[in-house]
Amino acid sequence: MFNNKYVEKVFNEFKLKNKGQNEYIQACQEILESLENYITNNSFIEENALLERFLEPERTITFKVTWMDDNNQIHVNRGYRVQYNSSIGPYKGGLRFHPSVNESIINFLALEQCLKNSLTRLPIGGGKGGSDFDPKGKSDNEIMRFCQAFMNELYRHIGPNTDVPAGDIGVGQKEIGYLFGQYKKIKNEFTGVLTGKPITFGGSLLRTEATGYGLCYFTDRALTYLKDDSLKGKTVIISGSGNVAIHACEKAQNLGAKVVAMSDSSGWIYDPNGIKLHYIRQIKEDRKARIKEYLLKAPNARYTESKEGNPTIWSTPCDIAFPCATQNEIHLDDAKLLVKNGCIGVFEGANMPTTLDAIHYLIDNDVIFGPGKACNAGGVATSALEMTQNSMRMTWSYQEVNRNLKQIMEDIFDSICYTNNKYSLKENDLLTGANIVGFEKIMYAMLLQGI
Ligand code: NDP
Ligand code: 2IT
Repeated sequence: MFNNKYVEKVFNEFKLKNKGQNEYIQACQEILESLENYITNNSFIEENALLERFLEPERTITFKVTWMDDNNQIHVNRGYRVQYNSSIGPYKGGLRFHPSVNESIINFLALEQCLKNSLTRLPIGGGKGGSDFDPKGKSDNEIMRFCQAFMNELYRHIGPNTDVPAGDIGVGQKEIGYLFGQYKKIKNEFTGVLTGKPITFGGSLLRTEATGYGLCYFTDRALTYLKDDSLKGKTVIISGSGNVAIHACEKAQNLGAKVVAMSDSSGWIYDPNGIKLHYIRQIKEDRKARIKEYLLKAPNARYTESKEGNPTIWSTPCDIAFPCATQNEIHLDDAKLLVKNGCIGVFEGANMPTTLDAIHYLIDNDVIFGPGKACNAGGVATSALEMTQNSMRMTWSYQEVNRNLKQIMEDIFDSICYTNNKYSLKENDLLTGANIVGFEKIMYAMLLQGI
């Protein structure tokens, strides 16, 4: 698979050590493919075993979470926190509550988080955590009890200078509020130990919107630089209808794009007149219902259920695709449809939503490919801004945070472009540049700190 013997050896050992962890192995392969030439030209990486040192988490914690539902039934879930790399700052990354969560999912997310956080140039290391708890259909009290039980174990491993969790799938402001409340009770400390908090007690303005907005800022910069164009007038499709998708839709529409499709895990809607976001918010945020209900408000729209044999959302003709739901949602066949229908850019709001063969296909067919670790870094970057405000015991205005967020996203794009030029890489391949920029900083930090 690799021409470089060292990279080949590291990857084989990685696969052996992490047998069966398909998502984790996929993320590792994607990174190593990008870094291979860079590693060949920098022999000190092998001499100092920097790849092996990077590809092993510093600490992996799993724990039991026991909680009681509203009918007094006891449930046991598994909690995770992978503290992957702290060479450039305290571990930082979200918590995911979803039934599909397992070691492989958390490991891949933690590994990606390290490179993403490095790309922001802010002082944050990488980590990720979560649980196989399913928040769907749970009452508020059940969610609170679960969060409290989760924190009863997690608190001993985190801290504002050690590890600062935040949200991800299934974890938003509400859950962060419960987690924070429990941490404060146990430790008798009011610190910025979690980000994404409600605004009334230390949350940063714009954190909720940051990932989706940042995705649009990055995309607009890429279109300007690579195509002398912008999001204005573009037809956009967005998978998901959660935090990232909704705010990507909002900003894309503000920037003059027409969003024509969105989805949830049950299916997707197509509205030729443009998605009415306030209906989506009512359905998904207020009522936690299914996106299919959009049809009740917009009879011209069309709904397609997600099932084998049905067309996917990626069959919708578009200029720009924003996958914003979950991992591995764009497969090779989807990539082929996107190219056939004239898509010019895929920018990932989710983490690893595109499979490796689909990424290769898109890049080979001159589609701009923006990897999640670059495009969705606005969320964690704003988390880092929240940490700064908390340590200063200050709050910044919406405008101030927005200015910072926009600048950070543009700087990420520019640093990737600079690297692509420096190593004569394809300019639409933002993945290789992102992996080199992200890895370089962590690698030097590890080297300078000794073994
Ligand atoms: P939310 O929980 O708010 O929303 C998730 C959305 O994705 C929902 O529409 C959900 O549908 C859909 N979804 C979840 N799992 C699946 C699945 N297995 N198949 C199909 N659809 C699915 O999460 P976020 O919006 O916060 O996160 C979305 C993505 O963005 C994730 O990959 C996350 O890691 C990434 N991300 C999030 C950041 C943040 O700040 N929140 C920052 C950077 C990246 P349904 O309602 O049916 O469950
Ligand atoms: O994937 C991610 O970057 C997140 N879920 C956000 C992490 C954070 O610490 O804000």
